[in-house]
Amino acid sequence: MPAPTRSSQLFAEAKRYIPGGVNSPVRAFRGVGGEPFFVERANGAHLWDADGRELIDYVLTWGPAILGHAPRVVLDAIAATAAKGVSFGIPNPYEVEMAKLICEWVPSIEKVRMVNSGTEATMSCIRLARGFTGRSKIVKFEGCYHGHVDSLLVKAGSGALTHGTPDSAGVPQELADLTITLPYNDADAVRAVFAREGKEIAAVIVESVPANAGLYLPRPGYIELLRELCTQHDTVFIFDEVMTGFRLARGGYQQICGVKPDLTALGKVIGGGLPVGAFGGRREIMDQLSPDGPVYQAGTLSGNPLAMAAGLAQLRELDRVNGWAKLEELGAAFEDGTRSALKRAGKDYVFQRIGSMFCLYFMSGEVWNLADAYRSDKAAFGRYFHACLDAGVYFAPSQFEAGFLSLAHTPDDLAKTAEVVTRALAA
Ligand code: KE4
Repeated sequence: MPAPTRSSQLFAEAKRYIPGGVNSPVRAFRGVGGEPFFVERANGAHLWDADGRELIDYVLTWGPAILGHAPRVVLDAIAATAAKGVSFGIPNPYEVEMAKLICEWVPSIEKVRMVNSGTEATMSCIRLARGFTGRSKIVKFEGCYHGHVDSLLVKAGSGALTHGTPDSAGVPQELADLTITLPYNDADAVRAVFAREGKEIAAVIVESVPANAGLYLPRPGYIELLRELCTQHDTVFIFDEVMTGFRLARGGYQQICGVKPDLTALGKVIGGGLPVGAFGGRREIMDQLSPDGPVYQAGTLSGNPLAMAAGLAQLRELDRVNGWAKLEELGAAFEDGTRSALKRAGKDYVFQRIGSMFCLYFMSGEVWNLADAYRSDKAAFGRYFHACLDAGVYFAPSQFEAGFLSLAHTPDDLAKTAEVVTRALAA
């Protein structure tokens, strides 16, 4: 019996005090088997676990570490700001700077409010859309995950999918009945729902690029169709850019696809690793929020100077170095490495990528929606995940998650990863 590792000791202790031993389910490795490692420290594209093992990190705390971990500009901003106090509960100059930056970078956002997570951002969008339209029904799509919002934990993706609970317990049927869930990329299905009950639908919410069932892309014209149907029926079109915002482009995926949503949810990258979310959009909708309007929404730590300073430092650095062009180069190089590894291993698995986000499905064919993604061989993915981890490469511990690149990933990291992937695929 090998000596227990520090991580296994920590996990045993964690399970005594924390449900499942984790503060977020996907970290428990249930999607791949085994136990999670504990991270002691992180820097750049690398993690060091509690037993001193060094890993190349393609999870990047699920997206926020876009400059890599512990970037100097963010650490300096945190230190300088913390010295003056971390939260005041009264307006501070940083939140004005952050709001101005978001409104400048994301044209569809005329006004924005800061929150503390992606979940808070999407939850607030839903309530605001219902308050603005006076309607109750919402439309979401199978496999899309928008955080643990009651109304959106219906056929959800990410950890809910990994743990087989796409419809969470604890959500009253009366509430779930107000959520219409459709297959993604199915134009006829969404046209039919709007023909039947369009005037009762408060909002359509969609992940700009669905990346919580792996990663699949909108079919040409699909996002435009959602926009058109929402416009025709006075339905609020909500773009969940928590994962893609400030990652795929300065103005998010909406800058790439050219579709203007009515509301946008943001998170992850925006906080530089600190807890930050945001939601914003058309002025006439946002002005329905308290204290100006009747839709209540609030948060003790929303816009706190420490998180704002960290997020501003990260976003400004990303802009200063035109990080998005570099991330596309890195993504293309990573794709080349993966595709040549697949070729060497004689595997025709489906690799999908947009910018610095990617997913390798253990299946052949095409993946355009959840039903396609479900065909993946999850057991084979689990073996691959552990083979890579044992060789020092950490991918997301679930087939139903996307991987990420940062500006800190070097050509050496990518070369080593390609070797590890080749061996893991061949095993
Ligand atoms: P948070 O509440 O976890 O900050 O954001 C929720 C959320 C909303 N929208 C999208 C598109 C998201 O991807 C997320 C959260 N993403 C997952 C990873 N797929 C977070 C990881 C976790 O749950 O631990």
